[in-house]
Formats: sequence, structure tokens, C-alpha cells
Amino acid sequence: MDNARISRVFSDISTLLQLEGEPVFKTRAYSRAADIAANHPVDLVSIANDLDALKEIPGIGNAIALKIQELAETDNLQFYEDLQGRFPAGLLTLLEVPGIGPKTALRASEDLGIYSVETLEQSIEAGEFEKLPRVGKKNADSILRHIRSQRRQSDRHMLGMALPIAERLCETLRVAFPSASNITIAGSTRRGVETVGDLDLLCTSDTPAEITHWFAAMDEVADILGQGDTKTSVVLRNGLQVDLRVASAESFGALLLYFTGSKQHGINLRSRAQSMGLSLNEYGLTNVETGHLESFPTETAVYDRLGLPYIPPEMREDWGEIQRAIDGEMPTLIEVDDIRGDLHVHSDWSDGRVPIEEMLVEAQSLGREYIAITDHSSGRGVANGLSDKRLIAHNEEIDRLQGEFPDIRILKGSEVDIRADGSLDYNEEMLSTLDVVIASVHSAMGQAREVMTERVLTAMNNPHVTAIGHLTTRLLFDGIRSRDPVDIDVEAIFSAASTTGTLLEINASTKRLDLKDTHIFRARQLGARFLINTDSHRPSGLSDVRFGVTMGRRGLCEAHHVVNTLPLDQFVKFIETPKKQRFAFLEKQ
Ligand code: DGT
Ligand code: CA
Ligand code: CA
Ligand code: ZN
Repeated sequence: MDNARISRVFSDISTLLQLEGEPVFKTRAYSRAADIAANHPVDLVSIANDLDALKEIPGIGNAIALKIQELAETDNLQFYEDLQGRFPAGLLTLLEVPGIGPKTALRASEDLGIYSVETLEQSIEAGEFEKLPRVGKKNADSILRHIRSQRRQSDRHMLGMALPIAERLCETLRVAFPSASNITIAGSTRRGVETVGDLDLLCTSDTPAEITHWFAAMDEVADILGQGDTKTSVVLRNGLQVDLRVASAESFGALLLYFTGSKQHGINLRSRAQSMGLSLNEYGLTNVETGHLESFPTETAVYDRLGLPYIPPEMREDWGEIQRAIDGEMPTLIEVDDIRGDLHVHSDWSDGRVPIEEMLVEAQSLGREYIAITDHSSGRGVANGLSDKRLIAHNEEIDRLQGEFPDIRILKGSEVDIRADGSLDYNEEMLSTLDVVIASVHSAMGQAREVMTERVLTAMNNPHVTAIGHLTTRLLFDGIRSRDPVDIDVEAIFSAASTTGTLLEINASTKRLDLKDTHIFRARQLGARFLINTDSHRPSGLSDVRFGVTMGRRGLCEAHHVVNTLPLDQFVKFIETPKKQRFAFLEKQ
């Protein structure tokens, strides 16, 4: 908690109170406090234990001083949480977008269901947002330009945003050029890196120039950076750069290998080729002595010629994959189809957008065998968290719905707040009514490393906690904001997973991807087991599971490392096993 963050809290309070129709003198006190906090030369937290010292600052009265104290002590402010809870989720995100005032933000979230920068962009593109009172096309376009220029400056884009665009472009090419083949995503997008710099697309055709020229002339191209007959490089209107290469089919294997990268993986392969008297480039393998070029239609053929098994793109990061391949220790990486259940899903009982039924219908259509509905716990005023009484009603609703949905097992769940001191929002009795408890940090994220580590370890030692949700709470940059991970001793947490029998969540939500790949890699080495969950707040979110699977693959997870690959009956046995024995149970599977 620094002065900037304290300032942010007060300015949010001022805005939200305005929206609630509070008189100006009241909201002004907060906006003034926001200015003071932002400009104060001394770290407010460092003097917060002295109430008089705070009140000596001109413009800080008793009420504000007490709030600064609460923020300093608990990294949280109940008043702020409660206030946010009276507004739609995502409202504060919209308020951070320059050009969007409080009234427009409220309309956008209430009337148009906009809850994130991405949904805002979609709404502007669809021409919906501009129809709000006092907005208009000009303002809408300028907001869109702003988001995109921010994103361009950040120069990395979330995989969850980039991949669907890459897929759409491939589909466009397929439709426009039915005779082209091997239309493929390469680069970091194919490797599943959490953020990508630009998109790399490849295809093969006998008439490459036709394709590259057509591509550069597409409507959504804002800028052409380079244009040749076999390649083109463009910037799309959404700010993404795309490199397209067209080659002939005989040499596609080496081309794809080269442009998938990573650069270091390519370098490692080249030195292996050299040791065999060969030189590797994007056209194939050349015999150094004779100058003879061998081409390869597939990547597998290249690897094979180099005496290696196929190495999946997600592993090509120079994290020891070539040695692993030489040693014959290639894992069978987990796949999306291995996932049978989703254990972190929200509904409109808390901050989800739709009733439980709608989430169930979608989960069923995706072939899920089981699902846990894990609405937020009471402490999350922000998210309309469930009181004890509402949790009991929630459980009853699930029993009722189970009757209506015999083909999917609905588990009783909760995403329970881990409070600042490591205690949970529900007591033993309430927790014991649940099948699945995902325990997560949502507040006091600025705690010191030792405090945060102890806090999460305390939750892991709770016999009712099935898994820790989104361990680091980081958020990737979406064009407007990001959030740094909490400071926590991940080694201690990962080691405690097996001793306590607590699973670690790989949160697949596109903004989170938390645990991230390197964490998964290490946690798996330390004996942790995972759940890949979507943390969905709407039906479409359930499909994001693929991003979690990609992170799992990058962390070298096989299906058996991920507990929600178990068939329903085995999964139920798992959660019915006393927590301390759960990892032993998994060993026996
Ligand atoms: P990005 O775009 O920053 O997320 O990362 P990449 O991996 O997509 O990198 P990019 O787009 O610059 O290039 C795509 C692939 O092309 C890269 O993964 C490997 C290959 N490549 C590009 N430049 C070089 C290079 O100088 N040497 C080697 N060996 N490979 C390269
Ligand atoms: Ca790239
Ligand atoms: Ca590129
Ligand atoms: Zn959460």
C-alpha cells in the first residue's frame, strides 16, 4: 500500500459516492484526500499508527485519517469494499479508461454488460457503445484509439486476446484461398507464451504473391510495414502486428520449425545439426560438405533427421527440452480433451453474469462431467459474496438443479477469501457443507513476503481447503491496466502442497494465467498437483480452459498431474479422501 494506491482508493470512493447521489461536500472530501495522498512527500503508511500526525496534514480530517489507518493496517478498507459491492463488477475498470465518466461507465456496465477493456472494445466495434447518451461515434472512436495506442506502447499482448485473432485470420485465409494449405499459426502464439509480441502466420501455396498482396490489402490492416511476394508484415487496426510468410509445401517442416521458435530452441537445434555435419535453416538441412539441401514437409521429419522425437511447441523454450528428448524422457503433455471438470465457476449469486443453470448448460455442451459452483464468500462485498444464510440457500439450489441436470455432477463449492490473517470467511461448520473449497487472496495484496506466505500456508493447513486459487493474483496488461503478483515465497507454497494435500489452481482466465508456466514447472518438480479451472463469470469463459492447459503443457504437466482429468467417480473419491491422504490416493491412480 503506497500513497498512489491510497489515492486511488479515495478517488474511487469519491466517484462511487457521486454515483450514489451523495452531496458534493461529502464526495469532495474524498477527492481532496486523493489529491493529498498522491502528492504527499511522506509515505502515509509509515506514519499511519499516529492518528494525530495524519490529522495534522491539511485537508485530512478524522474520518479520512481513520480510513488511512485501516488501509495501512489491513491493506483493505471495508467501507470501500462495501461501496464497490453496490455497483456492477467491472465498473471501476471502465472508470480508468480516459474519456469515460462515471455516468457512462454505469450505463455501459448496467445496460450493455461491459465489464472489461476487451468487452468495451467489442462493444465499440459493434457500434453499441456510441449509442449511450452523450457518447456518440466520435468519442467512442477516440476511446478505442486510446486503448489501442496504449496497447501498442506496451508491445506485448495477452495470449487470450492474440490467439483468437490469429485463429480468425487463418480462417479468413482458408476461405479466401481454398487452394492454399498448411495455414498455420507460428511464433510465440503457437508456443503458448502468456503474452505475444506479434503474430506469425505461415502457409504454403504455388502462388504466394497473390496471398501476401491480398493479405496486406485487407480492410482491418492499418499499416503495411513490409511487403514482398513471399512475405508481408502489417499492423492491424487493433494494434497487433502480423507477419505472414508463404512458402512451398516441400519445405514447410523447416519453415514452421524456424518460425515457431523459440529463437534459442532454434539455435540449440542448429548446433546439434552442426555436430552432424549439417546446417539448419528455414529451408531445410544442408550437408556442409556436399552442399546438398534436404527439405522436409513436416517438423517431425526434421526432428527425426536430427535423431530426436517430436518436441511440442510449448516445450521449445530452452528449458532443457533437447536433453530431455535425447534422454528419451519426453512427457506426454496434458491435452484439452483430458479435462473432465471445472472446479472454479461463478454465477449471479455472486459476481457472475448469469444464473447457475446457464453455466451448467454450457459446461454440459463442452462435455464436462462435473462442475463446482464456487461463488464468492461473505467478505467479498465487492463481489456480492454469500453470507452463511445465502450459502445454505446456494447449496439447496444446487441440490435442486442436480435433479434437473442428471448428466453433469454439480458440486457444492465456494471461492472462499483467505483473510489477511490466513483465516477463512466461513467457519468449520459452513465449510463442511461444501464439496470443493477454492481458497483465494483478494485483499491485503501488499503484505510483506513472510506475512503473505504464512497467510497462504495457514489456509493450506485448513482441512477443508481443496485448492489455492490464483496464487499470485497478478493480472496481465489488457490495454488499460495490470496488477503485479503478490510477494510470496513460492518454493514454500509449492513444497507445502504435497505435505498438506492442497491442490494448486492453474487459473485459465485469460487475464490471470496464474499459476504461470515457470511456477507450474517448478511446483510440479516439488510434487504439487493441480486443478486447471476457468474462474468463469459467464458461459463463454468456460472455453478458456484451453489457456490453462497450454500453461500446464509449458510447465510439462501430464494428465496425471492435473486432478480434474480424473473421471467423475475417481474425482469424487479424491475429495472424499481425508486431505492428508489425497496425494497418496493420487499416487495409486
Ligand atoms: P514474440 O513475437 O516477441 O512474442 O516472440 P516470437 O517467438 O514470436 O518471435 P518473432 O515474432 O520475433 O519471431 C518468430 C520466430 O522466428 C522466433 O520464435 C524464432 C524465429 N526467429 C526470428 N528471428 C530469429 C533470429 O534472429 N534467429 C533465429 N534463430 N530465429 C529467429
Ligand atoms: Ca511473434
Ligand atoms: Ca514476428
Ligand atoms: Zn478469485
